[in-house]
Amino acid sequence: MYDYIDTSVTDGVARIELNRPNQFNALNRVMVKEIVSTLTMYDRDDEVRVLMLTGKGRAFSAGADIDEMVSETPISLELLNQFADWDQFASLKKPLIGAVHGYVFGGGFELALCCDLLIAAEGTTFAFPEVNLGVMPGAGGTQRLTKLIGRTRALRWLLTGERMAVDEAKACGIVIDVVHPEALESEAHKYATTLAAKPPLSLRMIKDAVNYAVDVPLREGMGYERKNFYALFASEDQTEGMCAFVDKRTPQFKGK
Ligand code: CO8
Repeated sequence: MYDYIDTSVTDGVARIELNRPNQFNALNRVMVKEIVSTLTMYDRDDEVRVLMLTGKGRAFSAGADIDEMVSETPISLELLNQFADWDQFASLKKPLIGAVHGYVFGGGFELALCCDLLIAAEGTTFAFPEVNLGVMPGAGGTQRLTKLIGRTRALRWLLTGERMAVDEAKACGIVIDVVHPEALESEAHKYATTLAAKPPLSLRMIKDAVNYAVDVPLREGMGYERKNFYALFASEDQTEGMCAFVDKRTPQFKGK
């Protein structure tokens, strides 16, 4: 059905696997469109509560497809408007878990930074090698990395193009957990199913408020958080969650 990805849904978790292993899952434009359109579709699917992104073969992704970019010009890039696809990652409402391994380079690193939580296999390396190609990151790398790890550390990796080991990525807060490569899939799925059992509207409002916090002053963010907090009191899951606590039973959340 798709040329460059595989998809499946299990236990409320939609899994999208990059499937271009012979090119280390280098991201061509069709592939990015496939990733974005399936994530958007699952984001609106009531059967799906959590999204998961992973890569087939020896790498999560070695970045944007260089062969596709080599002859571009400013005008061709402007007319392509490929970042309109990338911008849609920021509109996803459900939690997106990335399970990464091998190389997470360039656009692949930018794709990983679009995930809400990243779990990495031992031996994973991260890099922004664009500087060695005479360009720079263009899909959010300078912005998201800086907001996540701070200006000086971001500049270190972006200016040098050096490879960051997974332990460093964990120390910087880029990944939440490092696991044995053979356990990557199961550990990521475990995280995802844990979240899938939570009330979906709470997850949605929490992600929304945290994303807001990245861009606004504290006072404004506090007001925004409060509105989301109040809104959840209109949900059936708020009644269910609190009554279940009082009744000492396990809540059954419906996402309403
Ligand atoms: N683009 C296209 N093809 C690639 C890419 C890539 N990024 N990475 C690997 N490949 C291909 C190779 O060309 C090769 O193909 P073939 O077998 O047909 O010759 C195959 O994958 C295997 O690669 P290697 O032979 O190089 O394998 P090695 O094990 O020697 O090395 C590496 C693996 C280290 C991953 C190496 O391939 C490499 O350094 N790749 C390029 C990494 C890189 O520079 N990434 C940044 C790309 S630029 C970018 O991401 C900009 C993002 C801008 C925003 C997004 C816009 C869409």
